[in-house]
Amino acid sequence: MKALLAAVAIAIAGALALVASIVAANRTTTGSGVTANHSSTSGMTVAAGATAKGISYAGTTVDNAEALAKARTPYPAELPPVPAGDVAKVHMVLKDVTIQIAPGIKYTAWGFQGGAPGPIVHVRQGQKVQMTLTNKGAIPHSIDFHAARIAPNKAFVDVDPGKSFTFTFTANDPGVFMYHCGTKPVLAHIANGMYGAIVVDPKTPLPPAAKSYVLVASEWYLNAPGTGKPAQLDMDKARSVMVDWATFNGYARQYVDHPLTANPGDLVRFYVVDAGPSLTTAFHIVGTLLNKAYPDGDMTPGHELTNIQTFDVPAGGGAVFEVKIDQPGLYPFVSHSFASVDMGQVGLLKVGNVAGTMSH
Ligand SMILES: [Cu+2]
Repeated sequence: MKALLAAVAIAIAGALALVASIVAANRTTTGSGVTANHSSTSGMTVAAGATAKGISYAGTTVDNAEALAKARTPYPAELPPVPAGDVAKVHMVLKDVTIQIAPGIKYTAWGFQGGAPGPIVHVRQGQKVQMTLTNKGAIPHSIDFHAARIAPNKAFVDVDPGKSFTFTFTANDPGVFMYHCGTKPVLAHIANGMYGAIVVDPKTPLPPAAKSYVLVASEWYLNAPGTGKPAQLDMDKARSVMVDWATFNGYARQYVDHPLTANPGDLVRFYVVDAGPSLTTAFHIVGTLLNKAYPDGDMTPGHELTNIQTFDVPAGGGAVFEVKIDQPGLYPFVSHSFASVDMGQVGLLKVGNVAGTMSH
């Protein structure tokens, strides 16, 4: 009995010593982590163990940011008309370009048709899309349409610099879909601006909307602030989803300075694509509910959701939303994942003839 008690006592003492050593080890770890987290370079906090690669450039601003934002022509969000005929011919000439993604923030992008996002493609169900990609960039690129049912190894192929490639598919599925470059590493090609939206109208059209807007959500990962020489992609930050800027149609807060408009009582339809490359867009309009949401752009009658507050559009997905707002005012549309708003993914729907600004 004595021997048993002694053995138990030794075991308990051993266990306590082990716990004590774990606590001590944790203290050491926490202590060094706190020290590292408090180090900074030029006022920017550096994460534990980080090198210059891990620096956040979120919220970088320039002196004349307000004037630059006002002077900019926003990306046209209005849904363009469907081309006539059985075949919609789309030709994009890809270029390496320096774009602005926020006031005074320059970025070296790869742009379908010279910008990010690429042009909005609008067709009707059953129409053929004849897509020609001309590559005037420095490296191979391709184009992948989520609206297509086609062998990707034959259609979404790499196009070498200086070459063109054409393929055709029939847009049999109505909805709003992403298109993007599918050349490896896809993360880099999407993060560098190679994406856009295609809207396929259903055979039986939806009720006519007074306003139809297309929003492509995406995020940016910068290796430099971009205020001097243009920033380029930081692949390490893209892999770890350390976002610097999040945008609708490629430029932070552009529809805050240049709001989208509607009249009270208008049916307004938003076609939202989340290009990612990695974040989800929790689409929400402040001050109203979404009267209708067509999940993932599915326009099969009866499949829509009604009167909801927020709807997730996943990276690589799309959804269609309808609102009718009676009361004049400024209604922010956001990703309600609010880190994205902080990084620029917010715009305004101006209903009626109202003045002023909105804080979101
Ligand atoms: Cu590409």
